[in-house]
Amino acid sequence: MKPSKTLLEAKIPGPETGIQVKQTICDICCPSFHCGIDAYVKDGKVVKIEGTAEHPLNHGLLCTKGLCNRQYIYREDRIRTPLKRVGPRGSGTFQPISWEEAYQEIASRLLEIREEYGPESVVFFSGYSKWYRPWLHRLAYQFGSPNYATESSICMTSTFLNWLVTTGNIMSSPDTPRAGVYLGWAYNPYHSRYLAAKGVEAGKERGMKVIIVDPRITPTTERLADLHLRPRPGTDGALALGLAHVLIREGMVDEPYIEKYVYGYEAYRAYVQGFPPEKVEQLTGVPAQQAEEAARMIGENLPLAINESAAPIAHHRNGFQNYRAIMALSAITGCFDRPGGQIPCQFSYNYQSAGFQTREDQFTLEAKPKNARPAVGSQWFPIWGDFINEAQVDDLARQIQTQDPYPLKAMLGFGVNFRIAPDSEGLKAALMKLDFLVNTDLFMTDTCKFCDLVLPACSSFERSELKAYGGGWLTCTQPVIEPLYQSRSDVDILCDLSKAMNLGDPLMEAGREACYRYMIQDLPVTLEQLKEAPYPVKIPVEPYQPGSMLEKGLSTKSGKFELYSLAIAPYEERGLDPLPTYKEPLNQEDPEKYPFVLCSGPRLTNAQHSRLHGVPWNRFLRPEPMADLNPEDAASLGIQQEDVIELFTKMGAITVKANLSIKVDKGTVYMFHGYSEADVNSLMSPDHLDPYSGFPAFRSTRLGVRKKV
Ligand SMILES: Nc1nc2c(c(=O)[nH]1)N[C@H]1C(S)=C(S)[C@@H](COP(=O)(O)OP(=O)(O)OC[C@H]3O[C@@H](n4cnc5c(=O)[nH]c(N)nc54)[C@H](O)[C@@H]3O)O[C@H]1N2
Ligand SMILES: Nc1nc2c(c(=O)[nH]1)N[C@H]1C(S)=C(S)[C@@H](COP(=O)(O)OP(=O)(O)OC[C@H]3O[C@@H](n4cnc5c(=O)[nH]c(N)nc54)[C@H](O)[C@@H]3O)O[C@H]1N2
Ligand SMILES: [Mo]
Repeated sequence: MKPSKTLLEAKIPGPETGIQVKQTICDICCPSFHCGIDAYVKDGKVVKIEGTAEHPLNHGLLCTKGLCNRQYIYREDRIRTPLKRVGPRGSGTFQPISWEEAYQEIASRLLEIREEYGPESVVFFSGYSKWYRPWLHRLAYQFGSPNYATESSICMTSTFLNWLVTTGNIMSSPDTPRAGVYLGWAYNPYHSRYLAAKGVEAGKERGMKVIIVDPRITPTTERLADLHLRPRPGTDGALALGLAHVLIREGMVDEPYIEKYVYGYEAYRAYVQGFPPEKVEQLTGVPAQQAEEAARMIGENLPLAINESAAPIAHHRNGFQNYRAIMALSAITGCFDRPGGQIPCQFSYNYQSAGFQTREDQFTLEAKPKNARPAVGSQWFPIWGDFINEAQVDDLARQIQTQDPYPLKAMLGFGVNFRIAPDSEGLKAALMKLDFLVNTDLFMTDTCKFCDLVLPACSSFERSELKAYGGGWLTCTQPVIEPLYQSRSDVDILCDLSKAMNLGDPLMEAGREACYRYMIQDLPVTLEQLKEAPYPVKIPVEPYQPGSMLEKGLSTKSGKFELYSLAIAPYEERGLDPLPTYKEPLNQEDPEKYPFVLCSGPRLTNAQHSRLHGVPWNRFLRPEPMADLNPEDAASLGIQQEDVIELFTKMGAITVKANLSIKVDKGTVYMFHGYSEADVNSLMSPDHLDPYSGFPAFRSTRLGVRKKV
């Protein structure tokens, strides 16, 4: 039957048009928000997408990023076949090879390197994507290397580290529906995770008070805040200690709770005596009277729920302690593990806290090598080393260059982008020194261009993926189109590599579905049921009872919430402090030459790290890399809207356009990351790191600005 032109143009599904609607997910942003997508498919091509109305997370909605999925998956620079470098490294000249050749080459090179330098000399490195990580982690361990490294060592792991050190459990989240006051610390979900704003909007409707701590004016501060505190970036710890000072002075703390469940309160209380609001005003720029008001608003409206954002709080050289100072507010007000406060959570699968238990941890940890040398970074950042089963990416370049404490020789990469780290050019130079470099990506990125072998990965539309969502949901997606060109699923690639290297891992060799089955074996659902269901399936879960963890005793050394950390105490001689003490984020060198604070990374609705800068619909909302600065600062430098300017630090300079905004605080310059032509991370020093976690100072680096002539 010949379809009518109108039906086709309107993309109406049905036998007349041959258009079928199939379900998949968007995997452009964080794994908590991989929205359901209805893909309209004709002749093996996605011709239209919509949000899936029946999906329990997005209920039919899609954001500026999700709506551009067709342009994303059909980007011109998709890698089509496995590629082998033929010209000099970095020349970007490759020849296509078969998958078999690629696997053989990788297997033989990595095994040779293992033989000569030991298994630790190979780094198994993942960029932002999470979905294949259990397989990469297991492969690294089966190979014998502790050097499984991920983007999370500059992102979410800061959160895990803080909660592990202080409470012995990986994470806690705000119990917004039952909170009396919500402290949104560095919180702007309208730009970074808009679905997460719903809970706070609903809370506000029922009278919950909202305090937002953000140096900038944002949609969140404008729509949701009863009180907006604007500290200078990276001074959050001083502000949190100041709030504690007032709460203690006013008798607004929960003494019986502290007595029973909190360790180190006396030492902490003595320390916060040094943070009266007047001093906090000098340190942070927040008027003393506003800090008083915030503390009272908290004390009078308990319980207190807090959102502590990973990146903006952690991306400072004092970020770890700032984060702990904020968490302390939950303990002293008696709100940790209490209804309406911070509820401890456990991961179900791939960073999601869905309430049920998969065997993801066993899947990786059962393969952990016993006598391997320590993972990269763990000797310099001992708190990291003690708590996290990963290499710290921020120490990779140093170890490659110095070979201290042992040489690194190869990288097997998945979605690796060298611009992820501070001193990105330094990381690139170090990676280029390795003997063997492999990267796997959808697109021919700047990182792929200097690798020895490049493997084509497929998108979420082209693969099957196991995926959990908060609220007890689990799904196993099915491909809605064939993989484009010769691309393959990352998980299939990892299983194939395990086989090619003959690592003796029957589970990985049995392939993706055998691994899924292993991980979901304790759940009351079969893989077949998950595969058949077009939408996520609800797994029955027992809701967590607040207080259970407190009653059982926390998994810290003291069994309590540690304001004074017994895990940090052994490192006092190395200058680490068991109390959440405050240090200035900026270094004091050359304030005349570099008078501004560079705060890079606050999210743009249309950008997702590096991955959407090449997608026209996203790019056109901010066509050129821009730095946001306050009009008064701009005027003092003779800069006008859209002038071409240079941002410079000791590390170098980048050229961008000026975007003047009164929403930006004076003295701070904001710039998004991931641009090839203006890589803000090339301006960051590799030594300006947090000594506890190894985190970079993306949000507080000294900066100079000049108009380009
Ligand atoms: N559109 C989009 N969404 C994203 C991403 C993306 O690239 N694009 N990335 C995802 C990822 S990986 C992450 S980690 C999350 C991050 O998610 P968020 O933490 O929500 O994101 P940001 O926008 O970086 O920071 C939130 C707010 O913190 C403020 N801020 C910056 N520095 C400081 C500071 O020192 N102190 C305080 N108190 N506030 C500060 C900023 O002005 C901003 O308004 O976003 C995720 N969502
Ligand atoms: N200055 C500054 N820098 C920052 C930040 C900041 O706030 N400021 N934020 C940091 C944070 S929080 C994060 S999370 C990082 C993220 O930083 P990156 O890891 O650089 O994130 P992306 O650019 O999103 O993705 C990296 C690569 O993964 C590829 N990719 C996408 N999907 C897949 C897939 O399914 N398989 C494979 N193999 N590859 C895929 C993409 O094409 C891309 O090339 O950036 C960090 N860098
Ligand atoms: Mo992140």
